[in-house]
Amino acid sequence: SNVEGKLNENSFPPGFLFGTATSAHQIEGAWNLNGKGENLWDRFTHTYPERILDGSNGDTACDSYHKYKEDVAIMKEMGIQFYRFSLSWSRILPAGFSYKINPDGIRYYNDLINALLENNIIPMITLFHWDMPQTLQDLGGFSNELIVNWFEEYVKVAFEHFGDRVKLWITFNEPITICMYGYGRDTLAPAYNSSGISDYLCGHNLLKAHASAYHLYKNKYESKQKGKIGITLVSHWFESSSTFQTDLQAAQRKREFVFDWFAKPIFHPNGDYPEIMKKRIAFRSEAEGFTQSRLPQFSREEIEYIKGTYDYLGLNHYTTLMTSDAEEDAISDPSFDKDARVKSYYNPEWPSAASPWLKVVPWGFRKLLNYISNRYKDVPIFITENGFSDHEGLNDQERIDYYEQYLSALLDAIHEDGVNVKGYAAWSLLDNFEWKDGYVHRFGLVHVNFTDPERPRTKKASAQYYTEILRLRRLPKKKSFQIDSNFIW
Ligand code: GBH
Repeated sequence: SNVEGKLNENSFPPGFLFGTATSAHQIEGAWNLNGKGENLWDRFTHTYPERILDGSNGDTACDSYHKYKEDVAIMKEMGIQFYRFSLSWSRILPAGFSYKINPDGIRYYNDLINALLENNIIPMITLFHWDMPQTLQDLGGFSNELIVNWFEEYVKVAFEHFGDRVKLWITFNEPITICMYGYGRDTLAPAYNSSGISDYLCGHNLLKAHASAYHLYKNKYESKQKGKIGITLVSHWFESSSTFQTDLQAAQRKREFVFDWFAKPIFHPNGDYPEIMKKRIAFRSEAEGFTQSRLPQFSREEIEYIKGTYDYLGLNHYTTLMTSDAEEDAISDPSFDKDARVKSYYNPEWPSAASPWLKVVPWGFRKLLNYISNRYKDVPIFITENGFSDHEGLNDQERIDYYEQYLSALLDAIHEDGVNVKGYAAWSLLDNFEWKDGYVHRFGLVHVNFTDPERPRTKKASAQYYTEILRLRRLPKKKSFQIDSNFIW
């Protein structure tokens, strides 16, 4: 009836899952303990501490390697239904290759998975969240096409050892971030800084590696293990600054260069890269004197091999940018930005998180969800990250405001627009090693004291708020929301 419909509008649908997310390098620590091999972030932070905002690294991080039981207990208290975490490739395969498996790596993840299941928390595993074994990075990482084999051999070990209990898999976290910030720019390790070349090469090999992992799972494991496998893409929403055709096209071009670069080859029935990327990059490459486009080409077989390789789409989303059309740049050095030819900026009125790139624009979330759902025909979506950074503190009212507004936009997308969203993970369970921002910008629902060797955890106000959402399965009315009076700030 209508009445029921109305009541349900404020509620998350039955079966909708709530979780939290982390990644191995950002929380585990124990960087060289019990057989773990070095990864590229160990190497990068140890070699260039000056490139990290506070000169820190992930050597100890939240020490979740030792404290995972406490993490699980906190999630249990909060009523968390699923936990998205990642495997450290070099903890499992210290040499990167699968000829040598580190028993302690298998033991650690078995213990974590079992602890989660004993507490009725569903494990969701990200196979790769940026921490490439250094041995493989030395061979070029994603710029070497052999990454397809290396990745397949690694994920086979993961499916073999954990797939009896793990039913939700994600191959890669944020291909565009890996390729654009790590290979195209110098913001993230390995900082190759070769925009317009290395980024596209990275993306090309990564897409093939994703597809090979998917096919391996489908061909060898799915019938017995009965899990689901997808990939996590990230996108801001790009909003046109005007209704001029040139600006509308620029906004759309930016969406295609950022989101559809990885989405179309996998999620679109025709597969392959977006036409506009192929056209723009070929055009500029030729003018620059390249004999072939800097965007590598997929063969017919490869297009077929990659398309449709998903059970669901993982989506990370944080913020929105305004965009407008840009002039064609003079032909000089290759660059992703010149290929896309779009200006972008933040509306100065939008509230900001501590991270300068993160502005609070909840309506952008709803628009992005609609964009994806329209383009990729109701693909099942898991929100695998969404969250807000501040500086250290426990009374995090701004984070509560962020979650309230973004979850309300999500409810509108589900109920009013019919977007097929299956679940939502808050980034992050814990304050953690925020890559080049070290421990300065905090994303946790739970505070971690990084000056104390014990790394004590304390729930923030937002953890209480999230717990209340999960209990009610709707957004609590702000005025009725009281923080636990025993809670120490
Ligand atoms: C996520 O990426 C990551 O998956 C997660 O590990 C991370 O902790 C979380 O964000 C919070 O940052 O500094 O101007 O060069 C989100 C996408 C892409 C956003 C890289 C920040 C760097 C912008 N990120 N981007 S800048």
